[in-house]
Amino acid sequence: MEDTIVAISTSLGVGAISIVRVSGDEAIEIVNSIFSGHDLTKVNSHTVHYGYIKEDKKIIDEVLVTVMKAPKTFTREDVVEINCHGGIMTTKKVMELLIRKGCKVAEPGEFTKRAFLNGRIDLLEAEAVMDVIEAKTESNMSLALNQLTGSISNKIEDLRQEIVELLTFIEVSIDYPEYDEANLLTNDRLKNGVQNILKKIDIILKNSEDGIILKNGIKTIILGKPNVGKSSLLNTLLEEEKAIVTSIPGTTRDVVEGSINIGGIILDMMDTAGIRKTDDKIEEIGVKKSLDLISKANLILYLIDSSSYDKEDLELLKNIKDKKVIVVINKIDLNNDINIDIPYPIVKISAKEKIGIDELKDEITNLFNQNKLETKDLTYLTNARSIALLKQAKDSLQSSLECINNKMPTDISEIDLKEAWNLLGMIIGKTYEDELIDNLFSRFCLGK
Ligand SMILES: Nc1nc2c(ncn2[C@@H]2O[C@H](COP(=O)(O)OP(=O)(O)OP(=O)(O)O)[C@@H](O)[C@H]2O)c(=O)[nH]1
Ligand SMILES: [Mg+2]
Repeated sequence: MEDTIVAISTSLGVGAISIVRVSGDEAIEIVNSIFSGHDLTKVNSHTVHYGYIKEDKKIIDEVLVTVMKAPKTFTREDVVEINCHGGIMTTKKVMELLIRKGCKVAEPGEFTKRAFLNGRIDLLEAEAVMDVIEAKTESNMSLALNQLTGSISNKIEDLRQEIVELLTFIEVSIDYPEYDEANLLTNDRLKNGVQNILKKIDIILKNSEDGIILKNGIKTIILGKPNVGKSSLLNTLLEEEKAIVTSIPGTTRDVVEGSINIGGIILDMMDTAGIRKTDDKIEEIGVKKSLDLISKANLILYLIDSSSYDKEDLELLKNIKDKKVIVVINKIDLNNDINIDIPYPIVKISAKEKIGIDELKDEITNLFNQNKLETKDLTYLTNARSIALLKQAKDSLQSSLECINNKMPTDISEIDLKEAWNLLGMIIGKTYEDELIDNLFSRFCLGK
């Protein structure tokens, strides 16, 4: 029999109420032993009862107790929640009493872990529970809630089912090898099947990229030659004089960071040293840092000074590949209108006079399709663990496709297909290792 666990499920501190949650076979009996008001062992499931928590005859707290019987509970075990008055002392006292009566203190995430182990939710949904708790913006929240409803889990399950069908097909063709013609058919059908699955995986991976960005924030670097107004733009966006601004080229040496929330997405910005060849040792290190950051960025705001624009301004841009870039033409208050022919969106601003800043923000939200992301069928994964597994599954499928293309015996592609099936199972927790599960749930907060 599993232990009956207890934890304070609300954050510790002074509040109107705090909730002590108990889960396990003995939950009702144990709480009943310190509760006076009703006999909780005789009440209906999902009912709330008023009474007192008592230690011997002494009243500890006046409480409301919710009794929820298995299996229709979060953990699928009997669950009792005690709503105490929100003081630290009383809540702790109630918890101590329960421990004395036989409850074990829950580990972080243990309630959710039980929900997973008892089949109430799968691994993706469990991770979503954590994301919901940690969500900092509305779009974070809708991403997490979407994962919690299981739509992505169903997609992964469908893919596994498609692989099982292919595997069955292979088995049949191995059992009846005398039909040469059938063999040819098998190859074609297998090829189509695997290609189909690969296409669907690619869509999920592409969507996941955007999802991850929304969840973690857009890593944005402000790049350009010295003195074009990078630090001024950072300050204007942050509405704070964070970076030093002077008219001396080469002012910024180290990376200056700051975050803003535009329309629900977090922009993590880094202002960098202006890019130029220099003999100054410190500045040279700064320039190197700026260049190194390019590979890590999700978005590059490439600044050009309209009052001193020359061909050199675009040199660096030529080396940037596969990145989202917005070219920002600054200092338009000086009335030096310039037109540049490049395949990136262009926004004209004055960082100093705060002109065009809203247009720049709009362009950023457009680029990341935020509105589309929120309304379309959201089937993406939002954590590194599951994305890595999906990529591995893709590799296995690609390797099976190669075997099929090279007309190798079907039982060889069967090995890769089985591996892909297994990896997809690991995403939703159909197959798992205890160590992984322990590690994952230990990242949860206490009482969840
Ligand atoms: N007229 C005008 N001047 C600006 C504008 N933005 C920045 N400046 C000026 O341009 C100069 C350089 O600005 P910074 O923000 O320090 O430029 P930077 O790109 O960070 O420069 P480095 O750190 O040296 O690479 C300062 O004198 C700013 O006041 C603008 O929109 N209009
Ligand atoms: Mg600067």
